[in-house]
Amino acid sequence: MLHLQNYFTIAQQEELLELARNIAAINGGMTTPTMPNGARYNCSQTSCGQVGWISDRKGYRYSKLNPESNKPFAAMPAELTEIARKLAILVDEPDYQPETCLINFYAASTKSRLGLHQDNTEHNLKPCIISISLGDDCIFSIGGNNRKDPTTELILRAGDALILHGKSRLAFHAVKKILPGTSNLLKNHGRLNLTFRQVY
Ligand code: MD3
Ligand code: FE
Repeated sequence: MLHLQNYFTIAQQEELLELARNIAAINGGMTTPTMPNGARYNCSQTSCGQVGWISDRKGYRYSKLNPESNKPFAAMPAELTEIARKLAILVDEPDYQPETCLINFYAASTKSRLGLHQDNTEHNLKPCIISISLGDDCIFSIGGNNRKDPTTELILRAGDALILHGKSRLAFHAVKKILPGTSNLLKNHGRLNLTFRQVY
């Protein structure tokens, strides 16, 4: 895992926020998905790129169509592709193809979180996953390749980039809590996370 603290300047964070807002607008807004067990997520999501990550009663998967609109997801902006490729080079992945970017929004609430899970929906589990944090800080927890492995906590702050590569690619991880009001990037606070994935 490579944690690059303060990788993006405030100006770049504002630009990333603008790109994310645009994507959400093209997609017709963000949605709060349902998990296969019927529970709702405690964050809202949308995607851009050739496919998007979706979750519903039928399971977790990548889809070419946004189930909210039955239309393709917004295209990946060239700026985002470039950022992801540049970051992947840092972990020796010069052929990285950021095919999708999942945008997660966590409202400034004690309820916002993401339970312990492994990212294993991708068809190719080798390429790295790149995460960019914007807005409020969060307490992030990361463990090993088994659910029961011990976890360590770290704070992800606005402007941080986190690259999960090699052994950490299949690590269990969670967003334990949002620290409301730790950033003023968003008017009503909250946290926005952009996660790039090469799916195929
Ligand atoms: C560690 N999102 O969407 S990003 C997810 O902040 C997800 O929204 C979190 O976990 C968020 O699946 C965490 C950081 C992250 C992403 C992928 C990982 C950490 C990871 C894959 C393996 C290990
Ligand atoms: Fe994840």
